[in-house]
Amino acid sequence: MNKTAIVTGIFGQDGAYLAKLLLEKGYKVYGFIARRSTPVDWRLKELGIENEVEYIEGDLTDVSSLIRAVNIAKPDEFYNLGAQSFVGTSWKQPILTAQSTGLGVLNCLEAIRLSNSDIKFYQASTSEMFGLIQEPIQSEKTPFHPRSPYGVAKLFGHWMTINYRESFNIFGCCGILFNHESPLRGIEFVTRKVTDAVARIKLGCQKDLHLGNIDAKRDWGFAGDYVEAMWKMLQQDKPDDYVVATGRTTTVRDMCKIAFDYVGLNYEDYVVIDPKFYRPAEVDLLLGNPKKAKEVLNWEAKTSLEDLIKMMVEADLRRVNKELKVKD
Ligand code: NAP
Ligand code: F7E
Repeated sequence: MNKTAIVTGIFGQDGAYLAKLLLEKGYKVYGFIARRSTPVDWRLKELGIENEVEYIEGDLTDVSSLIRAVNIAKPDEFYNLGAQSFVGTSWKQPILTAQSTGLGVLNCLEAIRLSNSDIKFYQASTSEMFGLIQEPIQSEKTPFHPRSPYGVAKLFGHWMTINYRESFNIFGCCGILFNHESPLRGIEFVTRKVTDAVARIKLGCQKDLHLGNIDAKRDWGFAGDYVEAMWKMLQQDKPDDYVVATGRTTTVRDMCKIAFDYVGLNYEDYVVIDPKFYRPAEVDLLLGNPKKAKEVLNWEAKTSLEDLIKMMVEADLRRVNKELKVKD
């Protein structure tokens, strides 16, 4: 019999790719969506799956809406991808971030515990929990030291998932995912900010690109690859936590170079350092060790940073070209 899944954050980057993957595998997919006054389903539309998902309204901060959603969907699997996920915003709205990104996880776990504790649960944990890194290469065993309200909130959700596994035998898995990007990435994140700017500069409708700390290093992969790891975690016999990463780290500066080079421009002619984009506390370096994911899940990143950036620049060139045609 086909399985049923509920996905929070389905209108976000990962939610869209995960929904597509689950639909391809024959799942019935329910999207748990927060009410917004304007449509936010553009990612599902880009993937052509907006009519294949059933939607249930609710909010991660409202446990009653989660219990209602679980009772309607009766899922086999519950993927919690919803969160206030932008690190920069988490200093400006720390309490909202704690409520949705942190307490929201506990609300999901409670909804499962009270409705049907056999539901398998995936929690979107993050490399941001490593923050001020305690080891040069981070694995499942590396101690955490979060550096942002977002990282702190995620750590609460991470430990709550482990606690519900140990206390109530809930099949809860945490994917400690390192940065992953795609043409569906939000424009506020640095890779997409860069690829969008590259397209606009190339097509003559933007002059420069203002960035903050371009010496920060990230382990960047492709979101389309990473959602496979989420699904694989819930197909194992036993629940566990996994680092999902490429094992390669690159500075924001070198990522810019790759993106500008692709359209034949020199990033140094366009990038302006703007302290407005510095963070109160920075995560200088992230580099994941995906050995366990490879050994247990048979998962590994397939897309190189160069191919990822190329895919993103091409998508942004198409979008900006379309925008310019509409204006003509
Ligand atoms: P994203 O694009 O920001 O998507 C997050 C989604 O959550 C959005 O659709 C958002 O809706 C929804 N949401 C926010 N607050 C909510 C609430 N209170 N109730 C219900 N829904 C809510 O994030 P993503 O990049 O797809 O990431 C997916 C998850 O993985 C997130 O939990 C993120 O923190 C985590 N993560 C991401 C990365 C990465 O590199 N992408 C790495 C590690 C972990 P609105 O936009 O309408 O508010
Ligand atoms: O920043 C630097 C910035 O916002 C990356 C989220 O998905 O991954 C993401 O969090 C780096 C940081 O991602 C700008 O200071 C420089 O060092 O793209 P980002 P993030 O903060 O790493 C983790 C794993 C998550 O879990 C999060 O949900 O780039 N940087 N200049 C800049 N960053 C931005 N956004 N904008 C700049 O102008």
